[in-house]
Amino acid sequence: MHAWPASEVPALPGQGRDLRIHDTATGGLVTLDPGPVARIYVCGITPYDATHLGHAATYNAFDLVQRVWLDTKRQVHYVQNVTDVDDPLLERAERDNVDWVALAEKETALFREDMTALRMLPPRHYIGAVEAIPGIVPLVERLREAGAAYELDGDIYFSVESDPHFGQVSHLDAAAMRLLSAERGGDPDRPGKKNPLDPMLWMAARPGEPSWDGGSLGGGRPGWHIECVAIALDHLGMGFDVQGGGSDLAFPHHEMGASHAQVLTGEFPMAKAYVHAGMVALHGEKMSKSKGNLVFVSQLRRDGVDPAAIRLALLAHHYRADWEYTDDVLREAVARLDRWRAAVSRPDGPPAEALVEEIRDALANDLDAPTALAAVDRWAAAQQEHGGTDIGAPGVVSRAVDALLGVAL
Ligand code: 5CA
Ligand code: ZN
Repeated sequence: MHAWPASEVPALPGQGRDLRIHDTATGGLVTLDPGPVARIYVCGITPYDATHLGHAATYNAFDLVQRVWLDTKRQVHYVQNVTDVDDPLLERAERDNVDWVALAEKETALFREDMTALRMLPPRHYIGAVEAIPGIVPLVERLREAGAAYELDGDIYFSVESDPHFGQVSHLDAAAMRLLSAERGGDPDRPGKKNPLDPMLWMAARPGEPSWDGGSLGGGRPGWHIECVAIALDHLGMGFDVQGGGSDLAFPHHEMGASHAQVLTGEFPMAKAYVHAGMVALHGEKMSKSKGNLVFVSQLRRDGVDPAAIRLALLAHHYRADWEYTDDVLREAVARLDRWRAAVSRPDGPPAEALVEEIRDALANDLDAPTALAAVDRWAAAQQEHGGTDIGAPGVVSRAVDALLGVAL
């Protein structure tokens, strides 16, 4: 699939910082030391509805990861998927009496527009699950040959017990895993499974549902976790730097994906850090397509909200925090954008070098965007109160806010 256009990232004076970030697997901060090309996989949308602010907040977090790396003059190899065939997508298409392919294409196109408007850096490889199927089939065959997969009424399951490291992403106990598995696409109560947690690798064709030729697996479609693993291994290989997504993906999705990859390659770990963003809520509950309590990026844009203000609303919250969206959050972001734009609209101002370092320090410290915003606020307030004589300082601030925070002033 094609991704979306990249906005330019200005180069800044001085030195970038190495990123320290929270890793779910170790439960603490790790300092990443990527080579000259940092490798990141971020789970993409299931395109059956428009991008909401929760999605945008999660993609914002991983956009910051890349901006910190780019500031160290590294290249970034970024891969993202689209889950363009899955139960919820098929169910929505059926409910609305539309073709599931057309629905997925329409919502993916809208997602691209939203990401472009928000100045999110595009992935180098943007890959749909459907286009990945030819690469998924041999992986499932290999897992079966290795004794890590078994058949149940034509469906093929992964045996979690085949990975000695299973459980080391989320560190949940069996009861918690079972609950989350049932909530998030698993089928722990299906009779005949070796372990209730075992996830499906390949689902045999169901009447009325799309299916693909699976070679020795028979006709069917892939399970969710193996899709992301096939795409990640194909484009990044093992031991990539960051596996990213919202905290609702830690289990089962990232746990199972890591196990698939580790059994397939015999290497550990799949990713050096498993990074999870907090959940954005509306009216006291996690924003979710299935509940319908959503604020869409595209609706805000249609209402005339500047995408830079939407971005500032996201940046005002630490990426790991769960937070509640309210109209006040947006009002404050709009006011901040106005103050910042006024402050950079003059040719001179207070010195900007220290501010650039403060933004860098804040982001390198587990993507602490709120602290970065507070630093820019202080500079803008100083500009407003007594101005300054540094010619070009506002331009430096403007470029730093663009390069490091993705906000065009
Ligand atoms: N297609 C799969 C991943 S392979 C999927 O989870 N799609 S999704 O459309 O449901 O979510 C896309 C991303 O947004 C995921 O990383 C998910 O964790 C994140 N996300 C979903 N809802 C929220 C929310 N309310 N707040 C923050 N992030 C969210
Ligand atoms: Zn995924």
